[in-house]
Amino acid sequence: MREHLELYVGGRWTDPAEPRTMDVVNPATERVCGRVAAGSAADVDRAVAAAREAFAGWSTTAVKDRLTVLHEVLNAYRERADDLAEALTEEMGAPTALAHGAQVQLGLGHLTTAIEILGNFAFEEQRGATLIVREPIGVCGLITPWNWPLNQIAVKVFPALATGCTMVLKPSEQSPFTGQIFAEVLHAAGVPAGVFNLVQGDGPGVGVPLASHPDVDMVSFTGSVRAGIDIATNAAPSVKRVTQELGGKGPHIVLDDDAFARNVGKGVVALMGNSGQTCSAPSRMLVPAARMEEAVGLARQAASGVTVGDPRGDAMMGPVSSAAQFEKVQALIRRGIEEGATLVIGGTGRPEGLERGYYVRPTVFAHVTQDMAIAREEIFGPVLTLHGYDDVDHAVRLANDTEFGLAGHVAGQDLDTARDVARRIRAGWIAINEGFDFGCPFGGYKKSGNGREWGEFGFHDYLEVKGILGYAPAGAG
Ligand code: TXE
Repeated sequence: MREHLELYVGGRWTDPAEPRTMDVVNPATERVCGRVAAGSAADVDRAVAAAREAFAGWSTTAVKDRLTVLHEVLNAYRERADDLAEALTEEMGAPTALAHGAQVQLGLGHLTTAIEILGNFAFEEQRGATLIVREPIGVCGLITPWNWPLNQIAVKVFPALATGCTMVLKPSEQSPFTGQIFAEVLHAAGVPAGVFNLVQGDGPGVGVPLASHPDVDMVSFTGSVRAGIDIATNAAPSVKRVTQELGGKGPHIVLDDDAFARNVGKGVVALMGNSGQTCSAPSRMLVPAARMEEAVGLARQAASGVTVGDPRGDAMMGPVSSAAQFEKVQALIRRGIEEGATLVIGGTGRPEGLERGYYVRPTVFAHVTQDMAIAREEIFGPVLTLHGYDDVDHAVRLANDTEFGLAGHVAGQDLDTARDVARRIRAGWIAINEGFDFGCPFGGYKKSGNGREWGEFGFHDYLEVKGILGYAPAGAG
């Protein structure tokens, strides 16, 4: 049982204003595996005040000194890498290999990327007679979800630190352990008091007061559309900047070429990773209608090879993260069957032999039409939908027929053709043949949000732009 009963405010571990705690449930066992302090509005006030006080010093700290601190964070993070991975497995059921190999590595990647960018970043730039100055925006409220908890904390905290902002982090109440260890990492690294603060808690108790706080200059949020709208609404009276990453319904256009079979198989496995709980997941696979039956066979074969089980073992897929997520996915699978999609493999209920834990069967639906809920709603589980397209124009139309616009995927042998298709997808991040790059901007069009994270683009969310006009008077100097 893990117990973290203190919040991290002003460089110290302190008791929450009210002695409340939240239980954390291990989704593989459905048993409580720990508890953490549950903060409230009074804790948000204290944390924001600490961040405000630290802002003057941190925002004017020389870049080379901020770099020194970030290097210390890198050392401390590496030392705690195993602890972070174990916490991820407990709180969200991430298989050990995924927790170590992907979740922890993503955090590390964002940190090394932030260090690299900070070393070369132009905070000032002369354009003709105008001087353009980029300054840290101030105190940031960072609200993160549970699906890639460490990635989502890292992708916000490291650019905020690098640009000279101070911050209050509220991790998801479902995955607070990683946030806790993350705070210990920053403390051990000597991040100055008040620059980074951690207030654990739920949406209403901590998220709402943080979003609406008049002394918070910006909020960066990743999570559901529902909470994103709520946050933007609560933030509006104080006219703060709000950046949002709100999930998606990623189309995956598999082009008709010699790599078709391989690409269908890879796409199925890619969707099932992290139990399908990835906002950029290739969840809607679009295949040439003439090859649909072939695709169905390939998808069935690939999905049947996805092993599900105890995340501490060597299964490819663990449970989904919570009872609520399990129920949501089950309800959508039921809905797909009721609405007449063809169930190719999987379905409702747990996989055979797994009576306890929020395990979902790897599921594939074919003959899915655009009006079905499984084609429109973000399922956030290991459920793939297969759709047939007549030609590339039709594929692009289907890809764009969604209220989301976060990620898209294109698989094909010819890069130029794939790029032409990628250009036509209305989404902020398109992966061709599962490409990956820490410097690639990540963020959404449409209801998937606004702002861009990752790499240099992530820095801009935390910076104000100031234009300074003016000439030296004639004859001066
Ligand atoms: O997210 P919530 P939920 C999608 C995915 C998932 C669905 C529901 O489809 O099935 O959302 O997930 C905080 N003011 N994504 O309900 O509630 C909350 O405490 C301020 C996609 O778990 O949005 C947590 O820290 N904060 C997604 C964070 O928001 C509030 C990742 C996310 O929780 C708040 C997660 C409020 N009113 C879910 N309400 C992605 N984009 O990757 C909640 N929170």
